[in-house]
Amino acid sequence: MPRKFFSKPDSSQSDRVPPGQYLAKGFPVLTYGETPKINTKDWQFKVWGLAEPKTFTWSDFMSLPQQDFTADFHCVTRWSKLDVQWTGIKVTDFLQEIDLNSKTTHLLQHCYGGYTTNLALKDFARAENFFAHTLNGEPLTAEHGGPMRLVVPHLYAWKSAKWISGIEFLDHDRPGFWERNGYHHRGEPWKEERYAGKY
Ligand SMILES: Nc1nc2c(c(=O)[nH]1)N[C@H]1C(S)=C(S)[C@@H](COP(=O)(O)O)O[C@H]1N2
Ligand SMILES: [Mo]
Repeated sequence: MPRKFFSKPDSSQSDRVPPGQYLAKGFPVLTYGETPKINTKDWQFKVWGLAEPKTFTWSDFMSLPQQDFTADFHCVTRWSKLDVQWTGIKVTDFLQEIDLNSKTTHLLQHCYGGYTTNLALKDFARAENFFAHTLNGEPLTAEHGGPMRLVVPHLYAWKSAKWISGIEFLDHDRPGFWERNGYHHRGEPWKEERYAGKY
């Protein structure tokens, strides 16, 4: 780890930094493949599968309650960033807007550009999760997932889909891009659920 970009957590922060992680000094960008460029005017978000199909526009999302969030961010490649400041929409508020079949247990996040990542419904429907469109008071840049991304602070950040375009609700677990490529299905940083092994 180059010391210029990463540091060992000091003792006041060590209870916030999961095992095997280092603090990043900036906010690194971690993207597989190209960075899609989407205008808010063209942005759409769809739900399907075990949800009543529905398409949201940008203004639909902007008319939901807007809140500020402070959240820690842990990438499986061993960098963490504490107290990232975001603005967006709580997942629990978004869930009020859709009609989910009671058989739903899992979901797959879909993104502009083709990235996918899975979540159990109970990992998605947590009070601290949110859709983010603003970072440090500025519109979320494309490299960090703008115009809209999901943020799931309690799991490794590959579960926080950038350029999110929709969610497919399922009655079983279906692996997404990294999960099909050897990463853990759940990815809990405090348990170091990095790679699949057995699950
Ligand atoms: N669509 C999409 N979302 C993604 C990724 C990606 O490559 N494509 N990378 C994931 C990974 S591995 C991490 S660590 C975070 C990085 O977010 P950042 O680039 O804003 O730091 O986004 C996650 N979401
Ligand atoms: Mo990551």
